[in-house]
Amino acid sequence: MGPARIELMGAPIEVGASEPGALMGPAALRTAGLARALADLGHAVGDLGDVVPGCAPDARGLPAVAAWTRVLSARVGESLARGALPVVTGGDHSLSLGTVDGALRHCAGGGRPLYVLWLDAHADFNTPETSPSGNIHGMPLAALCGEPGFDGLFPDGPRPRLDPSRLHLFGLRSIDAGERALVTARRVGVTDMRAIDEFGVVAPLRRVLERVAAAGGHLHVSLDIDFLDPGIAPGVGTTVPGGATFREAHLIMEMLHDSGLVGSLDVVELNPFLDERGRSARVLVELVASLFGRRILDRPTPVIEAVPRD
Ligand code: B3U
Ligand code: MN
Ligand code: MN
Repeated sequence: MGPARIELMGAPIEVGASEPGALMGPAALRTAGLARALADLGHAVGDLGDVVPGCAPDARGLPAVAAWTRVLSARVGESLARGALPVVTGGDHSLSLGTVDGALRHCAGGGRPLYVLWLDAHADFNTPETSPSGNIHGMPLAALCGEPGFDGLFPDGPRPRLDPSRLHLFGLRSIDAGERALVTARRVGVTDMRAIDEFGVVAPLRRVLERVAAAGGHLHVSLDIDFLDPGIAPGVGTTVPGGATFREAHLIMEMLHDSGLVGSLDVVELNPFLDERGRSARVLVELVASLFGRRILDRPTPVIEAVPRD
C-alpha cells in the first residue's frame, strides 16, 4: 500500500548557500523524469509546480529564508492535510526549515510524534553564532530544534519544536566544532560514516525505523545529495569525499519503502550547474523511485531465515 497521492513541489531556493546553482535543482529533477518514474510505479502523482515565496526575487539573507519557510510550511501542511505525501525538491537545505515546520505542525495537530531522518554529509546544526560560513543551509536543524538566534524565521505565534532525540543524522562526515558540541549536548541521534563503515547501513537504520514504528510516528526524510559519494553524484556545491555508495543508498531507500513509515520527503542541494551531463539528477530520480517501491524482483524483503535453500 502506497500513499494516496504523491505531490511534487519545487523549491528553487539558493539564498542559504554560497555557491549559486541550486535554484535549477527542481527543473533538473523534472527533466530527469521524477514524476514519470513515480507514476510508472503505479502511484498517483501531481506536480504542483514551483512554490513562490512572498518576497522580492532579489531578497537576501534571513528575510528571504523566512519568506520561503512560511510558504513551504503552509504548502507541506496543506499537502499532508489532503492525505498526500509531499516531496519537495530543492534548492538548498534551508528549505527544510519550512518542510519540517509544516510536518511538525501537522503532526502536533494529530497528536503524532515527528521523526526526522537527515541523510547528509553535514550536521546542519550550526547557529548564527557557531557557523564558520554564515550559510543558512548549514543551520536548519538548530533552528528547528529551538536553538536561539533565529528570531523571525518561522510563522508567527507558538510553534512546535523538533525534539532532538527524534532527529537522526545519517552519513555524517563533516561537522564544525560548535555544532559538534551542540549535537552532543542535545543528544541528537547520529550514524556517522565511521559507524556505517563498521556496521553497514542496515543495522543502524533498522534501529531508527523500529523506534519510529514503536512510537507510531511520522517519518520525514531529508535527503541532501552530498550524503552520496561525489563519485556518483558530483552535482553539489559542497562535495565531501567518502560518502554513501550507490548500493548503500539504494538499500536505504528500499528499507525506507518497506518500513511504510515515510510521510514526507525533501530532495535537496542538487546543483545542476556543477553536474556532469545530468548524472546526479538521474541518480536522485533512481533513489526516489526506490524509496517509492521500485524493486529488482517483486518479492517481499527477504528475511534471512526464510531464504529458500535452492
Ligand atoms: N558546516 C558548514 C558546511 C556546510 C553545511 N552544510 C553544507 N555545508 N551544505 C557550514 O557552512 O555550516
Ligand atoms: Mn544539508
Ligand atoms: Mn550537506
